[in-house]
Amino acid sequence: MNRILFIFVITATSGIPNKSCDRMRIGNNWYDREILWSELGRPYNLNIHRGSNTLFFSYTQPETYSDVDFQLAYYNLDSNDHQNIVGIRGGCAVAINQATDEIYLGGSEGIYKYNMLTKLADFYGEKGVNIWALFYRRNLFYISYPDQKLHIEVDDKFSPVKEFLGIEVDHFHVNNDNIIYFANKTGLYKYDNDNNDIRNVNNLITVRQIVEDVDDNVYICTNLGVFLIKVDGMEKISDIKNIYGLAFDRDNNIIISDEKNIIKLINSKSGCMEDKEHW
Ligand SMILES: *[C@@H]1O[C@H](CO)[C@@H](O)[C@H](O)[C@H]1NC(C)=O
Ligand SMILES: CC(=O)N[C@H]1CO[C@H](CO)[C@@H](O)[C@@H]1O
Repeated sequence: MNRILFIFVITATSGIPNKSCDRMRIGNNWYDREILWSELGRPYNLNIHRGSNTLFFSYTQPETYSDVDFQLAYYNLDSNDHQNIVGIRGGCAVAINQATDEIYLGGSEGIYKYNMLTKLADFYGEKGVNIWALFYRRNLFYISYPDQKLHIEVDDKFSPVKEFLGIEVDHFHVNNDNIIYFANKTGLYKYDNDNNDIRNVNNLITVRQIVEDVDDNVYICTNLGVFLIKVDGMEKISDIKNIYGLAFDRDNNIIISDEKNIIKLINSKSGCMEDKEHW
């Protein structure tokens, strides 16, 4: 009884209305949701090309949730122009070199490069290889499916990353300071480049995406909520469990996906009581 009263007093005095609404909280900020694209099936792998403020992502058909029927699409956040990207079988992977405006896309038959002018994908490399994921930082990386092996492109040739031989990788991320995070079915790990050492960060979560905002902060989007990477471990900044993908646009606005929608979060000055499961 005392505890409930205490919480009520805190809530009342901190100016948060005791009314529920469909606003959501991430960290200390409240957001209204603006649905940009609905009736998709599990939109994953949200990546924003900052130069054109265009979101690239993959989804499946919502009726079947078929894993073999992946499709890539784009949504221009300035013009709201949006469309499927044709010509990539099983399109599911995206990586962007923000410095050179090169957009790499992957599917079940190799890697493609997206042409912003023609809106077509040109074949790039690894013919016939089933691409699970792509990542770009100084080099282009890909993870092959179903062996989940990490490869790197050096001098126009791809080869397995020798430090990761024998390690399955589902998600891979390198930041500006060369700090590496990766995830597989067993958990989230930090790779220490200097000591060639792998440290377990968390083995309870299932990682859905590892992503950076425009200020180089790294976020882990998981089945148990969203975490922010700190110098020593990570901090949970949202309890919401149905965020499937997360990206930050040119102005650092948050774009998320849930089971069926691509959603832009609009900063709100006031909060409310949160419904953590459905919002
Ligand atoms: C995931 O990576 C860790 C750390 O390298 C490794 O110990 C573990 O066996 C990997 N899990 C799978 C399923 O490969
Ligand atoms: C916004 C809102 O509903 N505020 C209510 C919160 O609870 C107090 C006490 O019950 C009410 O007086 C407010 O109207």
